[in-house]
Amino acid sequence: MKRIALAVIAALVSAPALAGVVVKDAWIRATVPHQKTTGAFMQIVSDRDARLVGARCPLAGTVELHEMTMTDNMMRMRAVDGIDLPAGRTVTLKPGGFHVMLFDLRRPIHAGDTVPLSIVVEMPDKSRETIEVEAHAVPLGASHAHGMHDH
Ligand SMILES: [Cu+2]
Repeated sequence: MKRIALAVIAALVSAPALAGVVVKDAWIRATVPHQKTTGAFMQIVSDRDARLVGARCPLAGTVELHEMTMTDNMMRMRAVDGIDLPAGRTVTLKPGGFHVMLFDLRRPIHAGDTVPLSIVVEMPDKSRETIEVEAHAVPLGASHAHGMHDH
């Protein structure tokens, strides 16, 4: 019990901007030469009903929130203006589903890199909080990210 309490305190100290939204297992796909786009993925849990409304990355010219869906046996990707974060429920951004899409990359992303991302979350009172995330770069084609677990 004591160890769990200490872990919770450590998590709060490392995320001082907003204790109410926790992001974990953030990862991004490494790129191959000349590739200018990639996707980033993570798990997000908010203690209140909130909404992910945007993301930023200093390495990308443009960042969008995307949803991937299977329509008529074809994977389609579309931009969405937000992703709901129901209170207490872990929302997983993952390949084949919601993701953060980065365009116009200013440099290649190599496996093992740590890429800074900011995600913007809108609270029930319409205030917006920005959460800094460090995404670990995983090689293209890797079936899953280190630290990501299917339950
Ligand atoms: Cu996309």
